[in-house]
Amino acid sequence: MILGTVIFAQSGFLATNWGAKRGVDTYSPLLHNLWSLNYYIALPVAAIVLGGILWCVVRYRARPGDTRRPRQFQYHIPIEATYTIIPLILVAVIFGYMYGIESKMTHVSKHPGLVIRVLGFQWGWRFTYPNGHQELGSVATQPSINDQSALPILYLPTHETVQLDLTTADVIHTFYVPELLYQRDLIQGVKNTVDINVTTTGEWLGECNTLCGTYHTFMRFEVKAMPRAAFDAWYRAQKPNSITVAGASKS
Ligand SMILES: [Cu+2]
Repeated sequence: MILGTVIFAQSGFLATNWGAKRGVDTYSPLLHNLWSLNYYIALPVAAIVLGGILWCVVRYRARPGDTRRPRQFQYHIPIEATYTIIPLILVAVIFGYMYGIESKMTHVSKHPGLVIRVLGFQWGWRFTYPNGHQELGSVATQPSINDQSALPILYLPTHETVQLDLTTADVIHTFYVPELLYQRDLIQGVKNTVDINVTTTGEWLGECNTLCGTYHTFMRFEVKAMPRAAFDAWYRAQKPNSITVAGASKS
């Protein structure tokens, strides 16, 4: 037990948010709490269950000279009621907590600071900004699966509510950025809109997280979160209705 704790601590397991990534947006602390809550509940439950099993195995093990079958116990109603009711309460607590967070995350603002249309297609992404400028990249723009130099880039300002209107041109895709700690499906006929507010500048990889056909693995993109001023400078430099194709010169 102690050795296991040491190994986990050494591997940075605890330092990295119980094995999860540190998120980069305003939802991240909520998800961090939910993720941690699961551990705070699961670890004592595991200790009690495993401890109980080990105690029984050691305490009631067969000893040399035992000749008779030990007394058999079953249908102990108080114990059975306890181990039924307590897990139900724990699950209800997690469910209630999760429902609260999910409600916050699915809420969309009527007045977002920026709306970006995100189109997923077999097999690539197109990000369209309010002035019609598009960032486009697909399997056709990527030299190889090991080459990340030609991915479409989703430029974002930090500390701003950015609404992503997710649509698919064909089959179901999933907008997934591990650093956002959640994902959202692009489903035909469904309005898939999310508000994100990134609080950290940085560059992260995103990908489609639903097996969507032959070149699914090439459905990757990059997120570039910049301070407002830097984003505005980039945005002003993009001509209305222009298209930047990943890995190619501007057209
Ligand atoms: Cu896909």
